Amino acid sequence: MSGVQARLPITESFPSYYQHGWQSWSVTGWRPHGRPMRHPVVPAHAFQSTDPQRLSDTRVGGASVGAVDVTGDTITLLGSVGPDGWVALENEGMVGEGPGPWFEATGAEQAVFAAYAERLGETLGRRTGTPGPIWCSWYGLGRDVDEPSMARVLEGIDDLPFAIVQIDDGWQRSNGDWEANEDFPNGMRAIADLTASTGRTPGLWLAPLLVDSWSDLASRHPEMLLRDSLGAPIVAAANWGGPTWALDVRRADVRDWLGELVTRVVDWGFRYLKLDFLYAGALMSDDGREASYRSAVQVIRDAVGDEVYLLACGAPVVPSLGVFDAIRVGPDVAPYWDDVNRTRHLADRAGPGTADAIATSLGRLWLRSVIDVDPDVAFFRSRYCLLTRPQKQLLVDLAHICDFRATSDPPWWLDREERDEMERFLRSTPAIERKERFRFVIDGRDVDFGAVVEGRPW
Ligand code: 9PG
Repeated sequence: MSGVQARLPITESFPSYYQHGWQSWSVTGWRPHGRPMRHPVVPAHAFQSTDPQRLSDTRVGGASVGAVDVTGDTITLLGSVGPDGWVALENEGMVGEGPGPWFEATGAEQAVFAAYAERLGETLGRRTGTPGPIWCSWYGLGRDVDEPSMARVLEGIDDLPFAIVQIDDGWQRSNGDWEANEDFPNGMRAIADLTASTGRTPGLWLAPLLVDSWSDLASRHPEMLLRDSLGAPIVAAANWGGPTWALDVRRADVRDWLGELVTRVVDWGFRYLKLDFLYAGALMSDDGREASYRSAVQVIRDAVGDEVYLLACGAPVVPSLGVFDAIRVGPDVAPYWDDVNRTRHLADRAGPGTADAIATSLGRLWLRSVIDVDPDVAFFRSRYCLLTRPQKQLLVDLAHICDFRATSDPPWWLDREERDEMERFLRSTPAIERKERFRFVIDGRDVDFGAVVEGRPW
C-alpha cells in the first residue's frame, strides 16, 4: 500500500480507538487506548484476522477507517473513500495510508459514521433492501448437509415464513470443483427445483476464489493459482483438512472462469448466493489488490445481473460496497459463547463464537445505509446448543437491529416452544431505536449489549 496520504493530529487525550477489521470476520470495535496491537499466532488464521500486509505492523490500526473518541459522544473519524486504505494510530494522531480520497469529521458518533457511509455510498455505490428470512444449513447440518436432509428441512419448515433456503458448504466435490458431490446424487438443479417448488428462493454457498490443493482445478489449471514471489501457491485457508489455495483474480482466464461458474449456478436455479472466503482475492502483495478484488467481484455481479442476491462473506469490507447486496459483518456465531483458547490465548477473535460475532457486528452497524448487514444466524434450539436463553435473545435482538433474520436450526431439533419462538422471530419487524453506542429500545424493551462488548479481550 502506498505511503501516508492523510494525517489527522489528535491533541486531546482519548479513551478508545475504533479499529475496523480487514474482512468480515476480523475484529472490529472500540478498543481501549494504550493496549498493544495483537495478531494471531496461528499462521493459517492470519488472513481471517487482518490484512496479511499488516501482520508485521505493530501500530494499532485498521482497514479503511479509524476513529478516536474524544469527549463524551464526540468522535473524530478518518476514513478512505476509495477501496484501498489503512488507518493507523501514531503518537501525533491518526495516519491514513493509501490513495484516498480521505474523509475527516468530528462530531456526534452516529452522525459522523453516517456521513462517512454517505460518502462511501456516493463513491462506491449502494445496494440495500432486505432478503427476507433465511434458512441456512451451516450451523445445524454443517458438512453433513445432503439431499435427503434438505428435503426434510423443506418439509419441516412448511408453515414457516422463510423466503430463502440456502445450502452451505458441503455440497461441492471440492473447492474449485463446483459440481454436486455424492451427497446430492440428483445434482444441484434438482434440489434448487425442489426448493423453488415450495415457494422459497434457492440459495447456495460457494467459495469461488478458493482452490483446494487436491482439486481437479488445481491440477488442470496450475497457471490460474495465486503465487508468492518464489512461485509457490499461496495458502489462503486450511479449513478443509489440507492446504487450500487462491485464484489469481488479476488473470483474464480466471475472470472468465468466475463468470462461467456463477452463470452455471444461476442456471441451476439459485438466486441467492453466499460467496465466502472472498479475502482470497486480495492476497497479492501489490498496491492494487483491493482494486483487483473489486473488479473480480464486479465480473461476478455482471454475470449474474441485478436480480440475484449476492451476500459477501469473509470479504474485505469497503472494497465490497456497491457490488454486493449484503455482507457478513462479523465472525461466525456458534452454539457456544466464546472459544477462550482461540480468542484470548491465541489472540484470534476472528473464529466462531457468539460473543465476538455480536461485538464485531455491532461495530459495523453504520454500514447499513449502503449495504445489508448480515450478523449471522440466531439459535432457537436447546439441542446441541450451549447458549443460555439471554445469550440467544441477544442474537435475536441483533438480527432485528440489522433487519436480517436467519437461522440454521433443523426443524426436527426444536420442541414446540422453540419452534413457536422461531416463528415469532421470523414474523416480527419490531421498531428499533438506538439510544447509545450499545443501548437500544426494541419495541419498547431496553436492550443493552454493553456488558458483552466491554468484556471482550483486545
Ligand atoms: C463454511 C463456513 C460457513 C460460515 C462462514 C465460514 O476461522 N475459522 O475457523 C473459520 C471457521 C468457519 C468459517 C470461517 C472461519 O466459516 O463464515 O458461515 O459458510 O465458512 O465452511
